[in-house]
Amino acid sequence: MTAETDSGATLARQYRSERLLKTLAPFSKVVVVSHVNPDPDALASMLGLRALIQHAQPGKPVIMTVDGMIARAENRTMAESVPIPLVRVSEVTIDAGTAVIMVDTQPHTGRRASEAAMPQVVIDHHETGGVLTGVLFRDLRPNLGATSTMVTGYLLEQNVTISPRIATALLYGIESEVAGYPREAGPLDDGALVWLYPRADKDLLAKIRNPKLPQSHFATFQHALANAFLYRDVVVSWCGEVTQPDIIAELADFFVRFDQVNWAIAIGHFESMLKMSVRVSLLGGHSGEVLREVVEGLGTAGGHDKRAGGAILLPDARPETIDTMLKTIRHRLLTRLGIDEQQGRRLLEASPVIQAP
Ligand SMILES: [Mn+2]
Repeated sequence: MTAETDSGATLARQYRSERLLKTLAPFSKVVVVSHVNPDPDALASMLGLRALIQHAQPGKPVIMTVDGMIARAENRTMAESVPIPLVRVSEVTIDAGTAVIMVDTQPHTGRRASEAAMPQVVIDHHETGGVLTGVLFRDLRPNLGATSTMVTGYLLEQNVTISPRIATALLYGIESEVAGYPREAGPLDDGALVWLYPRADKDLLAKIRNPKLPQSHFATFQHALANAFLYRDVVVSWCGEVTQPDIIAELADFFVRFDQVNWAIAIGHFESMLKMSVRVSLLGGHSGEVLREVVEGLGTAGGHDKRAGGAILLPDARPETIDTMLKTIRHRLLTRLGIDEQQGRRLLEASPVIQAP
């Protein structure tokens, strides 16, 4: 056997985590970035990677960043209670000695506020492929339910002892992605959950799962319920102006549970964007693909089979502009699904208002 084939065989046998750590070895600092408004999967992946790097390359600074806001109450509670120390991505200096790791998204997929920091490492489970030029290490597994599952795998491979707080974060990172409805997970996700559960802090987990909610949360639900329309097996809901963008996804999750529908789209106005979430309760919905077609030429979208998200930058915030855009989205979605737009009706009749008791 020649030296070449021998080293080739060794390379093939290497754990992904070994190749990742080898890629990071020459760098003196690591910055971890993710998509805008990071979710628990992104947050937990950053935290797990930091534990991995601190274990294997002690003393190397690992900076975890936030782009946009930590919006959903569960996510805020997680970041504050674990805690997960985050630096605004715009405040981080990236020099030649800095390795950038991108988790839970890929470069140039429209899920980041800026593409300035080109990563050396990309770790993601989304189907939406990015621009990977110059990326030294990539671990892209769209068959997995969560990036946190991949990071948990690295920690297992490297025999890293993790704290109950990190186990809790990773567990919730996976759970929030796969245990909801609809479910998109595989045996590796289940295996990671089983490994993490006995290691997790259950009180902390309960606190993250059931956070207190602001008044605006209920107001947005009221608005979305009052402005939900049913077209065959599709709910189209207008959430109005929202105070945090993740509630749009929560509403799509909420509406797809209706026993008469297979599709739900929730659309809301946040800052200068129209943001939308789609949920499908059938396998083979290709919701990511469908939503990309719906917003084509207007904005960006991506997602999985049963879940997708998208955003359209509004030219202005006039009610007529928003109304026209909403009609376009609805028209394109219903046309794509072969539904007659004239067949719509309100999901609910106006509810009677009683005197304050
Ligand atoms: Mn994810």
